[in-house]
Amino acid sequence: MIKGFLFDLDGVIVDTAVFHYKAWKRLANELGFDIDEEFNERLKGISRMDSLNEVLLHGQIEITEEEKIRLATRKNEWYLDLVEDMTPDDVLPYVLDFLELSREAGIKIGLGSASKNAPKILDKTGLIEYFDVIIDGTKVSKSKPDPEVFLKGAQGLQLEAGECVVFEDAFAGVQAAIAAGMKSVGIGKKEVLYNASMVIPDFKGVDPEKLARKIK
Ligand code: B16
Ligand code: MG
Repeated sequence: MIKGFLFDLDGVIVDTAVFHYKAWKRLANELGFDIDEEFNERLKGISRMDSLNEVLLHGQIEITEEEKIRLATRKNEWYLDLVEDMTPDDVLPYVLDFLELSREAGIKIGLGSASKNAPKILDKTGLIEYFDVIIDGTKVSKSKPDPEVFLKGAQGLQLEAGECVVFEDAFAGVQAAIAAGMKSVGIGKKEVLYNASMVIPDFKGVDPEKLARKIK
């Protein structure tokens, strides 16, 4: 029986991918090259340092670990400038209804995100009170597709892995759910998230109780 929902943040609850993209693009431009939206797809769901390594590889730039930390910090400062202006209006459509209905149905709610900025974003968008547990990038040592983030989420909700459903927009995130022994709902396109238990374009009209029954 499904008793808990674990949500990814970026691409599921809010669309911060566009802020990450702007900040990485600015960094790439300062380093003398460019990245486009197609390249940016690769950065979705992976950690800040893994993203930086992808960006540097793309620009064929080799630097020391110390310099990498400096660049990642700079990118994060630019990213946070954009996050600072976030409001409840930045929550993706139908998400709030879905969270409310889930809570009313007695389903426990957790966050499983690679982002170290997740609590700040949930706070800015007024969603933090909905979450019974928040597992973010500061609480895990392994990135998705490793299951750590979702296993810790289930643990925080005091549920077994099989009692949780993961909501994810990234292929690697769905792989993490599978590795954790959890069912998953892909948010996006079936062609991309073909590994998910089911795929929906968004939360429009989705009934949490029905979904929990259906996905079993
Ligand atoms: P930060 P998610 C991920 O969030 C983003 O999709 C990814 O692009 C980003 O690099 C990662 O968080 C780390 O974010 O720099 O804020 O720690 O999709 O796992 O919610
Ligand atoms: Mg995501």
